Amino acid sequence: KQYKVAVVGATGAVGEVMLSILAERKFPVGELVALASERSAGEEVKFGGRDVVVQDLATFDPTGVDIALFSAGGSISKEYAPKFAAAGAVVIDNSSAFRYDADVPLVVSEVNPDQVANRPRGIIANPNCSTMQMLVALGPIHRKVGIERINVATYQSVSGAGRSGLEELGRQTGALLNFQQAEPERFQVQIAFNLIPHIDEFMDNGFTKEEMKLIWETRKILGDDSIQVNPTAVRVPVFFGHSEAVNVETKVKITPEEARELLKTAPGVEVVDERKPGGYPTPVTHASGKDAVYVGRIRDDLSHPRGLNLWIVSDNIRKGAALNAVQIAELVVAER
Ligand code: A2P
Ligand code: 11C
Repeated sequence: KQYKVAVVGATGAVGEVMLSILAERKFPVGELVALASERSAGEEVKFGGRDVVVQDLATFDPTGVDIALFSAGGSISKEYAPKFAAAGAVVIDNSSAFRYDADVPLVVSEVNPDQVANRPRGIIANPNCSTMQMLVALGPIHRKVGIERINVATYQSVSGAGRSGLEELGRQTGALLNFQQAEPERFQVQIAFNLIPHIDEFMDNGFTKEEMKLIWETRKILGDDSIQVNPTAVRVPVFFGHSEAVNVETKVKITPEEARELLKTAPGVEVVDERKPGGYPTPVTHASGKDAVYVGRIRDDLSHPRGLNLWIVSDNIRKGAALNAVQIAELVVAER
């Protein structure tokens, strides 16, 4: 069977990669509909070597769409995803609009693929990029020895903020190298040659929403509300690829050697862990443009008898967003 597939936000940083991954993985697309705002209606986007004309989401009739991949922000998802679902489409939503609703599954394809079937509203949520890559690596460890607590500091690239984030890092870097001012627009303060410990809005408890997503989503995806997560999320001047320094406390001790062996065969994971210069993953040398979640620097926690340290790097636009959404779509079509 061939499917009518809609990509909402097709001109965005994630939407563009959704289109290329659908083509790359030979998803059975009969008809591809590219949707965005009226600003880009009439423009063309690439899909598998063809040009597809972008249509205006606001005036598009979703009747007949089988699968809709949404990545145009939370407010667009809130308004339009239920309309697509009511018209019969399975919606795979990359925003945070529905992630915490009990009747919407939140799925990492390697970790809880069985949850895809649990979708009374016809909507499946795609996790936030920082949770996604962390759980591709930690899911197998949790299954094997049980995780009690996760301490994580993230190093998140500007592409997480969309096309305007990429443009801002480029523009500011160019300006500063030419001894000009770098005014912040998309980010709160200068991002070029800087770090910003602030992603998404502040919550009443002093955490940012990006940090709270790591807590809420980890518990929902692993199906265990007892897991403690202590996150700090930081934006860094990297174009593609989020990195995470992760410390886990497990119920049963797992040695670095055991963790390395376990992760070597874990789906979606590549272990890069040699104790020499360059023997670890970085966004530029390993992750950018690639599908895997790379894990390195696996070592004991000298301060805790059941602690383990890992360094986890992945392309936030691919596994962190577009790739997992397409993998969910693959699980949906495999049901039929
Ligand atoms: P557009 O290019 O027409 O603004 P990014 O995350 O890279 O900034 O991309 C956001 C995506 O969401 C773009 O494809 C953008 O389309 C789309 N989008 C933003 N606002 C709307 C809207 N009101 N209706 C439909 N799509 C929207
Ligand atoms: C970032 N993680 O890096 C964000 C982007 O909840 O889907 C994705 C936000 C989300 O800025």
